[in-house]
Amino acid sequence: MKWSKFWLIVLAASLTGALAFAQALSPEQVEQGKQIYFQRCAGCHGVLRKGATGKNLEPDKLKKEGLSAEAIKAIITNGMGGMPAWGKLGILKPDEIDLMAKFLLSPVPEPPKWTFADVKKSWKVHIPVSQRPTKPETSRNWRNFFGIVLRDMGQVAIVDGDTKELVKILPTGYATHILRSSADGRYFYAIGRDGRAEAIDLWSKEPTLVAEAKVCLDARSIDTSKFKGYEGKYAVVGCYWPSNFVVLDGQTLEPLKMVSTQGYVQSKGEFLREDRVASIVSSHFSPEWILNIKEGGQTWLVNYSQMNLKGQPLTVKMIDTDRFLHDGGWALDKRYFLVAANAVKKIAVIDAKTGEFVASVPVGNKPHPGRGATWNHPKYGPVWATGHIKDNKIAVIGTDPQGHPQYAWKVVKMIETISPGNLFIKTHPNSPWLIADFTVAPTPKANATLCAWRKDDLDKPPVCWEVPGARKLKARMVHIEFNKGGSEFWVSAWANKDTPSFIAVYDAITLQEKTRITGDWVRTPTGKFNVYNTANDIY
Ligand code: DHE
Repeated sequence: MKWSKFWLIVLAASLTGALAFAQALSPEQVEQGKQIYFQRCAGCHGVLRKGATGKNLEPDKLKKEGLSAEAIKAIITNGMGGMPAWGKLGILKPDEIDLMAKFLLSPVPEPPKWTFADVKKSWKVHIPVSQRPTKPETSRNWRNFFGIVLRDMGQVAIVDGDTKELVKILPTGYATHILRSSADGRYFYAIGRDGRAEAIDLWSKEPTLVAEAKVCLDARSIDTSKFKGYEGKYAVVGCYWPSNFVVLDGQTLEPLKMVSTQGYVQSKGEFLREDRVASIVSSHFSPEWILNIKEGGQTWLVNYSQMNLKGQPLTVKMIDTDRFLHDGGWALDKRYFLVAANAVKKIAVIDAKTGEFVASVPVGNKPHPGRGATWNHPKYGPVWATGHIKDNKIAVIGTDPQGHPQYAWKVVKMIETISPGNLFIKTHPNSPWLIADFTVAPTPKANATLCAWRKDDLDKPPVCWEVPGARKLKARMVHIEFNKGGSEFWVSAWANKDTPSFIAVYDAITLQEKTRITGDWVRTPTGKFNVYNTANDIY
């Protein structure tokens, strides 16, 4: 549908439904609305509906804009910008969309509390450290395992990257979001949107869930201590709600310390109850985690070197960076960390060695790098790149102020892509290609398409291909991950929960499809994490 036509429908719906603003909902409907809002909307729009990646959805603001229940229904059904077409994709049914339109025009319910005592109560060690293997008991090449998020199944599948065999399916938190690895790769740490953190031991005969804790009510990020001498000692979870971070013991997940991230916009503005922790990375230069505080626009350097088992003390250096920080990754040297401030169209750069905010690089509309892609370009030297949700562009940024100062912290190349709606890009030192998906593009054809650019010749037109069979399954291709050796890359076909789909495996040199991972268990596959690449930050 063309945007102009779309807006006519929204306008018509607004006029005809102008009287149908807030309508009383039964307590059961409010509960259902809260559930759907938490599952589908809160991530982008915030639990208090004040907006971040997505727009502000407070009822007064919606009413002021003249958006009636009918107009809101049209938007939820057809999608808008980077927002999925929840109705057209069959993810929300018409009665649920109807309910959500009324729910959004009703007062914002008070979100629940979750205290440190609740976290402690939820903590379970399934296999004590003393009963875990002291060396790998599996004969498989566990360093080339892939952990695959089966999003709506609340599961993580462990697949052998050599044989492509399913090794194990583990039940994890609701809509598990990402996996991160311990420094040695032995443990996968999973975090679910329900705030449940799990540790998965890959050294057991078969991968085993060894510990878990429900750290918060809504979370997106987890990482471990990777600095020399502290490997695997601690884990940290970044919470959306309540807005805080929690340090856990890296082996048992025992909760050690909870720190609120609520505060003032860049230390001086409005007070924010919802000031969420977005991406986290573990520094290789000091015993620190880099935490990105979304709404407040700060990057926190959390030093864990003085922590003892009683959880004291922890020092935090707060740096004002850019607002609405989201996802990001290391430059090639793993000294500079680049993070998208997606609502203000910028990439903030933090120097992990000096602990300083070094640059704010203007890019396109809604940058969304995942962890980005890094490589050594023949002219620009080491570069890092990000795609965009709302622009058909990939921004390539120079990241070598010492060797290539003329290009440092500048967009050295803005690559044209086939469509907006890119979510992830990825590469590997052994592949000549930079690969991109178009997961939230406005057309099903683009959703099913992948493109590859030559990293050494960004002016060459890309090789793009529609993945056969994806459109028939109503699947969107999402998230690229290379195997340990960088000889192939895997991409998920993300269809609905009731439709088994596939993971396509491509040759990293020829771009030819090598095989497909299929099976009844392959439902809603999204993020994939190769043990070696995740432990070593290779992307
Ligand atoms: Fe993600 C990374 C937040 C929706 C798949 N996502 C991240 C990170 C954040 C984030 C803060 C960085 C974590 C880190 O590095 O520590 N994601 C959010 C949201 O708030 C958002 C927009 C809305 C929501 O309701 O959750 C959201 N994310 C999604 C999805 O719908 C995706 C596509 C599918 C899914 O399984 O949920 C999705 N996000 C991912 C993946 C990564 C990620 C695969 C890690 C990329 C990587 O290569 O490291």
